[in-house]
Amino acid sequence: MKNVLVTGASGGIGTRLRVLLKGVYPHLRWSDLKSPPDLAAGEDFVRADLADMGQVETAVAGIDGIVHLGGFSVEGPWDTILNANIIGCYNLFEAARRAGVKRIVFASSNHAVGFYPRRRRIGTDAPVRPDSRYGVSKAFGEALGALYAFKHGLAVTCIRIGNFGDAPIDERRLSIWIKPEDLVQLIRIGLEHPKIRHEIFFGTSDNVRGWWDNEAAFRFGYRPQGRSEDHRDAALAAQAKLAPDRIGDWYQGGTFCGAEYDGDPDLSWV
Ligand code: 15L
Repeated sequence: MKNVLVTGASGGIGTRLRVLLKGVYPHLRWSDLKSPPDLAAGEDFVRADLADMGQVETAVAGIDGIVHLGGFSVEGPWDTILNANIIGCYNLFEAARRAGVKRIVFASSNHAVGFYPRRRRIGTDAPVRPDSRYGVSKAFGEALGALYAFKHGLAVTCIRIGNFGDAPIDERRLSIWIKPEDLVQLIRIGLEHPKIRHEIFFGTSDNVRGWWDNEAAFRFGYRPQGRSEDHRDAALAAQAKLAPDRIGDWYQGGTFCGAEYDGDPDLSWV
C-alpha cells in the first residue's frame, strides 16, 4: 500500500491514527467534513461530505487503500444515520470501485451485534443483532463490503470496534476495550495481508472478560497487546458510580440497547 486514505480524520480514532500511522505508508491522505485543527503543513487533507458522491470521488482519486472511519459514530436520528452512514458508506465503496482502489478497512462496531446478551459468547458467524439505527448502518456497511469484495474483487476488512481508548472506562468496556495500537495492528492486517477477501474481525484487545471469539483475526496474525484486566480496579470503581440499567447491563451493547427500549421486559430467555 502506497497511497492510503483515512476518512473521519477529525474524529477520536482518526485523530489518534494521524499519530500512530505516521510513516507507516508513503502517502497518507486524511478526509473529513471539517479539517483537523492541528493539521500540519504537508499533511494531505481533502474536505469531503460522504453524502456527496462528487466530493467522495475527489477524496479517493489516486488511492490504493482506504480506512473508512467516517460517518456518525453513535446513535442518531434516522436522517443523520441515512446520510452519513448508509448513503455515505455506499458512496465510499462505489467511488472506490470506480477509482480502482484495492482495499477497504471498514470501521464497523460492536453495535452491529449489541443485542446478544452478555452471557453469550459469539463469533463473527453469528447473525447480526443491531441495537440501534447506528448498529443497523454498521451491519449495512459489512454487507456492502461483502458485495464489493465478492462481486468487484476489493479486499474488505470489517472491524467491529469495541471501545477505543487508553483504558477501559467501566465494567462493560473491560469486555470490549481496544488499545489504540491493537486497532492499528488490525487495520494493517486489512491493508496488507495478502489473503483478505471479506473478513470480519472483532476490534478488541486481550480481554479475559470478552464476549467474542476473535479466531478470524488470530488466524490472520493478530496478537493484541492490551489487557483490560490491568485496568480492572479503575474501571470497576467508575462502574460503581453509574446507575443500574436493567436492559443495558444485560446486553452486550449497553446503553444503546436500553435507549428507546419498549421490547419484552422478560430478559430471561433471550
Ligand atoms: C461505538 O461504536 C461508538 O462509536 C463509541 O462512541 C462507543 O459508544 C462504543 O461503540 C462503545 O460501545 O463503547
